[in-house]
Amino acid sequence: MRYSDLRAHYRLPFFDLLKEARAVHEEQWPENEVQLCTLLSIKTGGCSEDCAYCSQSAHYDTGLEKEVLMDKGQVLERAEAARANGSTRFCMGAAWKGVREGTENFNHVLEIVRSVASLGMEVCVTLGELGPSEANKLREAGVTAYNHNIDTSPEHYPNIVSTHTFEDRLATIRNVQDAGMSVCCGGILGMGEDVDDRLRMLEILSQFNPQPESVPINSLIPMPGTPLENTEPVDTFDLVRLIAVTRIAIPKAKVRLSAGRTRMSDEAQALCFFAGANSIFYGDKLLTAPNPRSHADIQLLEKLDLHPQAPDPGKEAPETDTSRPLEPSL
Ligand code: SAM
Ligand code: DTB
Ligand code: SF4
Repeated sequence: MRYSDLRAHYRLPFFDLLKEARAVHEEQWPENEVQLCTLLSIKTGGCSEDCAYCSQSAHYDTGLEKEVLMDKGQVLERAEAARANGSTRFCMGAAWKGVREGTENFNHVLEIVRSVASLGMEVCVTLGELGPSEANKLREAGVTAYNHNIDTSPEHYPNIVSTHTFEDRLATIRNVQDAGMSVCCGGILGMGEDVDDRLRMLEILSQFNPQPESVPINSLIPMPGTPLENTEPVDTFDLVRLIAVTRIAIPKAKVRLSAGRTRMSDEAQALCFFAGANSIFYGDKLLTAPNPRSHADIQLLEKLDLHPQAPDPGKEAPETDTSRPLEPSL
């Protein structure tokens, strides 16, 4: 969707916007379901990149202990527990600039993926930059979706990260799509960007070909020691508007209400679900930061008559639309 259309939607009277987003949501997602995804940081801290929001960057003193890649058995245990708790997607994150074929770490990650894939959940990984061959190897090992966020607009990105570029992020996303994995790509609100940056981010996401299978909308968790530690929280109505526009612009995506829910009221989250969010991270911890308690999330879903989404491990990546350009225009 073009920027001017996104902006026109964003500026609609609040309830008109919600009504339109709800209509799209009901058409695409009539089941009153929310997908529960569990995150696990399989390699924490010590990252070479300087992302200004991230507790895992080695550039900032955040008090986080650097850890080595987790053992396959430990990861499998956590994945089994997540499945037993009702998660249908298991997402493993590693604090690296990227992965390279032939390294010990990459071979170890492939082994972890193969064992988690045998559990029948959607398997998502977020490992930083990938080339075409790494992407193919991950797909062969059983990864169904790759998370790589663009995080903000291309204009604001250099204010947030200097160790890689927005174009580097797009190149990895292209490699993921070409390998036949689904793309999970979204961003963070509350990093000093304005509404135009948020809509530019959505413009680019909605122009991906194929559109992303899932779009995480994170609200910044201001991590102590990072340059963004004192940033103001995101206004709830701005968040709800952005979710509504995301639902309209990328109708078939799972819109994941991601980081930042510990600071949101139940009522705010309910508005987000009404506006088009249909997935959450579930479990007491995100990667390094806390997440709402599982029983509180289950209670909230019950109050709203929303049901955890059933597993769909056979789900294929969305197909490329041959009538549209492959690259989004920056
Ligand atoms: N290193 C990989 C990468 O950069 O893609 C994967 C891990 S990274 C932690 C995954 C995503 O988590 C980031 O792109 C960002 O959107 C989100 N994230 C990280 N720290 C956050 C924070 N403090 N608040 C909100 N979202 C955050
Ligand atoms: C995403 O967009 N959000 C998740 C997942 N993808 C990997 C990560 C949120 C991280 C929040 C901060 C932390 O736990 O360190
Ligand atoms: Fe490293 Fe990813 Fe954190 Fe950036 S967001 S510092 S790449 S772990």
